This record gives sequence, structure tokens and C-alpha cells, in this order.
Amino acid sequence: MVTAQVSQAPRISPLTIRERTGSISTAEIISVLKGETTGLHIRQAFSIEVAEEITENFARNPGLKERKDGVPGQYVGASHYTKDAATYFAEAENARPFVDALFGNLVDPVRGVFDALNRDLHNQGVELRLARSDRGQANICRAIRWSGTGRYALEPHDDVAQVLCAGRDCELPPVAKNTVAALNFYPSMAEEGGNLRIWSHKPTVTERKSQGVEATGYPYSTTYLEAVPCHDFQLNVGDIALIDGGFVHGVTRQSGNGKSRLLLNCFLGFARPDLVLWWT
Ligand SMILES: O=C(O)CCC(=O)C(=O)O
Ligand SMILES: [Fe+2]
Repeated sequence: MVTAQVSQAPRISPLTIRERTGSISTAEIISVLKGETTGLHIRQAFSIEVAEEITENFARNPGLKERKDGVPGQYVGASHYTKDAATYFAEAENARPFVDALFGNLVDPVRGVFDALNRDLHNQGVELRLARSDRGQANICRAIRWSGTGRYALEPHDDVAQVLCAGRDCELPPVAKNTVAALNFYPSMAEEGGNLRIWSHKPTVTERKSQGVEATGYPYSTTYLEAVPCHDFQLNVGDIALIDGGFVHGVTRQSGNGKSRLLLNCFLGFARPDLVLWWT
């Protein structure tokens, strides 16, 4: 019997997941950067008091905006997604006071991780720094509340396509040859849902093209992912999740009529064996 040619099923890549309670270690972060761990979930990694204050500072932040790039959400900070370097770094500079205002006088947990990793990498002869251009430099993080109303609050996507397509005038694309790690802090969570779901699939450029998401990595259809195994990180306030952003991931629908999910996010990865870049 002659059958119509169907597009190839997504290639399965195994997930190496680690979940525990405590504080995040730089060795664990480096293990994700080196592609040895796919997903790391640290429960109770920063304090509830700090989480609550960041959440309040987000809600009353004068820099709080609605996303207008096709990804539903509200944010403080800058996203390099679909932007050229000139636009992204200029936006990052403009947003800096608002990102600083998320933390007020707090000891910032994101800066804490950055500083600890900086020390460890420095001892290994590796520089860690914020990505930059002649227009300015990246911020330490951005804060986002996803507002998708379908099956996912944030549709399944990968974080690598946007880095590959960041443009020639940008220092980020070389990172896409290595692991693009996504570091997430959760200052607020909805009563139910809002899981970070990661699928056993790390798309190639060809697979992205076949799904029409070559330049964005967003969104992959539910049909495409149907037969792919996945893992859900069930998150609570004060948790940190660090994933290999090359694997398809998304955020499940959230419900409950009280609190809503808030995320602090940044990306990091090796641009060269002696340089790790950090951006949003
Ligand atoms: O909200 C999350 O848990 C994941 C965020 C994410 O995937 C992203 O910002 O690219
Ligand atoms: Fe992502």
C-alpha cells in the first residue's frame, strides 16, 4: 500500500533530572552548562520573605509592561527574543532601574547565584559576565508573569533558536553551539498548575524548520510533541529550576483565584571555553 509521506517523528533525547531541597551549588550549575544534567530543581532555594517582597515590587513596578511580541505575558526588564542586538541592549539599559526596583534593599538571590558562579569559574580560569555591546549590557534577570489561557500558560518552545538568530552584530550566537541554560527563580506560584514541563526532545535546525519555528523556537504544537515523554517540575515559592533550554519546555495552565505565578529568568552559556555569558 502506498502511504503519504509523513514528517519525521521528533528524535528522543534522554532527560537527566535532579531534584532536591537546599541551596543551589555552582558545581550543579556547571553540570547543566556542560550538558551533563538536563534539568535541576532546587526546592526552598531562597526565602519566602524575599519571594514575597519581589512579588510586591513587581506588582507596583512602574516599568511593568505587556509583552507585544506574540508571547502572552507581563514583564519587567528586557528580552532579546526576536530583537537585534542594538534594540535589545538599548532596552536592557532603559529597563535597568526597573529591574533594580524588583529587589529594593534585598539581598538579591539572582545576584547571589551570579556572584558564587563568578568566583568558582574564575578559579577555573573562566570569565563570567553579562552579555554586552556598544549599546549597553544585559540585566541580571527579567521578571515575567505568563498569561497564556490555553492548555499552556507558556507554549512549548526551545530557548536556542532565539540565540542562533540573535544576529551577526551580537555576541550571543556562539553560545548556541553549547548548552543554553535557563535559570529560573519562582517568587510566586498559582494554587494549581504552572508546572515547568520539559520534553525528551532537543530539536535540530531541520526539526525547527519542519515545525515552522526556525527563527523563534516558539511554539511547538501539541500534536508534534504527542508521543514524546516529558517530565513536570512541580514548583513552589522559593524554588529554582535550571534547565538545558535546548530541550522543548513550557508552562502548564495555572488555576486558583489567589496568587499568580511569577518568574525571574535569565540565560547563560559558554561562548568560548574561557567565557560564560549571562543575559535575558
Ligand atoms: O516560566 C518558566 O518556568 C519557564 C520560562 C521559560 O521557559 C522562558 O522564559 O523561556
Ligand atoms: Fe524557555
